[in-house]
Parts: sequence; structure tokens; C-alpha cells
Amino acid sequence: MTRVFSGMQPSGEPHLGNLLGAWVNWVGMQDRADCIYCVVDLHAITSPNEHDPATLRQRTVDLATGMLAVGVDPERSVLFVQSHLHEHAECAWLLNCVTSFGELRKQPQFKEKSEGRESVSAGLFDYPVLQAADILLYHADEVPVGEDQRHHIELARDIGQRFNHRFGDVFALPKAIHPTAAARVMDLQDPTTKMSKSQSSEKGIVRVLDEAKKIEKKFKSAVTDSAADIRYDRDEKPGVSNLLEIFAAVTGREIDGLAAEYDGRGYGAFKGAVAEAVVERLRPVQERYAELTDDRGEVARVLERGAEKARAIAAPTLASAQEAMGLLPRGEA
Ligand code: ATP
Ligand code: LTN
Repeated sequence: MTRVFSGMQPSGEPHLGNLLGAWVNWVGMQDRADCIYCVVDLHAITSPNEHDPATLRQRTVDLATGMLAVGVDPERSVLFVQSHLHEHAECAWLLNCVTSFGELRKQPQFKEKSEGRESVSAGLFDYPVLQAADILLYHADEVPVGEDQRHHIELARDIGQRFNHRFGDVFALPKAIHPTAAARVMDLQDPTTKMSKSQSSEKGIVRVLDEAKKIEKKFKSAVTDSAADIRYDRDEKPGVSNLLEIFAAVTGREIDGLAAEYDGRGYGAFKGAVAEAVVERLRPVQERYAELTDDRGEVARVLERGAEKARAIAAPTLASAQEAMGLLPRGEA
């Protein structure tokens, strides 16, 4: 059976980009693959902004709750918290030693997140190696992620391949799976940058748990342009195109059909319709989330079981990697 692995950082409240660019795919893949999903808290602490420990803990629980609410099924899939397994950090160290400084320095996400900052942690620089460890520990074949993660998955593949070449076949080589629709949901106020938990302004981001009124307001004030035509053109009309992509993704309809239907009716009517469709799409997720929030014991049990199942796969892989590299097994001489 195909093995799938993906992760999300507890770096803020999940938004429409996370839902459409990642979760929808995660949930769908459970029908045809063996899926492992992870709350990557060790990645979240690499953020260039200092994090608050109590907030991180809360966001970790909230994100796991959100994953269950969108439809990650703990009976079929593994859901766990990255820091519950020491194997991830340990494997990252081994992989660090087969990764070059040059390949990390040119990673687009690192460049974006470190640009203009005086102080950047070594953790942020090393972020993609920890991500490679996440994926390689589970022999994942497929990694469903948004377009922004393309380079990280390619790097994981390169690192795995190099390790195998030098030390023998330990790791499977993963490939990225991108959603066909809404692979990159853009910020509503700045449609040339992606909607992001940690970088978008409050008005630019639609959160999965936002209430209907707030969602309507955010879409009403979304940046478009001065012309009034509704057509898909990412370069000339980034704002309108972003709204069309969101509209298509939440309704399952084609972009062209939606553009034809709303062209000529003005931006007001168009934005109102997009907002309404988003509210409808989020409603069942919000209801399920509220139920789960009342039962935190259940979330804790799911995560505990998930960590056990994850370790049963990750620990033997780490042991093989250590042995392949020539690290002396304990008890031997
Ligand atoms: P941060 O701002 O902290 O980097 P983020 O909002 O970019 O967070 P991540 O936790 O890095 O989100 O990403 C989780 C998943 O959501 C990834 O698979 C990523 O590709 C996807 N994703 C994030 N933002 C978007 C977006 N705007 N459009 C589509 N997919 C997205
Ligand atoms: N870097 C990813 C989150 C992430 C991930 C992973 C995704 C960490 N480890 C392993 C897929 C597989 C992000 O920012 N979206």
C-alpha cells in the first residue's frame, strides 16, 4: 500500500490555504493509502518570531483537533505530535551530516523567512533537514503539500538518495503531491503573497474557525482592482483570480464556469457569493470542532495511540540509518 506522510506547524490558527491546499488532500488520500499526519511542533519553534510556550502548547492541541474535525480518521490513519518521538530530531542530525550548507542556503522558504532579519536561528536554517527526517523515517512514497513546499520535498528526496548511495538502501524516496485546485491560496489583502498563519495580516487571512460575519467582512474588503470584469488571470488580476480559485475549490465547480456566471454582475455580488460558499464549506468543520473541544480526553488518547503507532515505524528506520552509518550499537564492542 502507498504510504503517505504530511505535517503542519502549530504556528497559528489554520486558514483557508491550509484547508484547501493541504487538508482536503490529506482526507481524500485516506481512501487509497496508508496515511500518517503529524503536528510538527519542532518546526514551529524555528520561527524567527519568539514564541510563547503556553500558546505553542495550546496551538498543538488545537491543530490536532482541527485535523480530526476536517476528517482525519484515527481509525485508519496515524495522527501524532512530532516532539513525542525523539526519532525525528535524532534522524535530522544524521541527515545534517549528508546535507550541504549551500543547498540549505538557497532554499526559497529560508530566504523568504530570514530576509531583512538581524538574527535568524540555526533551527530555521536547518528546517528542511528536519522535514526530510519526518518524511524519510516513515518510508513515505507521497507527501501531500501546497506548492510552497515543492523545494523542501525535492530536497528530502535528494538527501535520501545521497544517504542511500553512500551507506546503502535505507530510505524510500518521496514525491510531492499537490492539489489540483487552490494549491496556493493568496492573502486577501496582498494577493501576490500566500495566505500564511504567521505572516498574513488579520484582514488578509480567513481562518477555518472564523464566524460567518467575519468571513463576509473579509471577503468584502478583499483587494481586487479598478476594472470590474471577472476573469481568471493571475498576472493581470491576482485578486480576482485568487477569489475565483477559492470559489472553485470550495464548491467543486470549474473556474471558467464561475467567471462566466459572475462576469458583469460587479465585484460586490461576486465577493458576497464567494463568502457565502466559504461559510457553507466551513460550517460542518466548525461544528465537529466544537464537539471535539468538549472532549479533550479523546484528543489526548488519539495522540497517544498515534505516537505509539508512529514509533513502531520510525524507530526501526532510525536504527537502520545509524547502523548503516557505522554508529556502534549499544552493548556491542
Ligand atoms: P506559516 O506561516 O507558519 O509558515 P503556513 O500558514 O504557511 O504557516 P504551514 O503550516 O507552513 O502553513 O503549512 C501547512 C500546509 O498548508 C502545507 O502543506 C502548505 O503547503 C499548506 N499551505 C499553507 N499555506 C497555504 C496557502 N496559502 N495555500 C495553499 N496551501 C497552503
Ligand atoms: N514545512 C511544512 C510542514 C512540514 C511537513 C513535514 C510537510 C513539516 N514536516 C513533512 C510535509 C511532510 C510546511 O510548512 N507546510
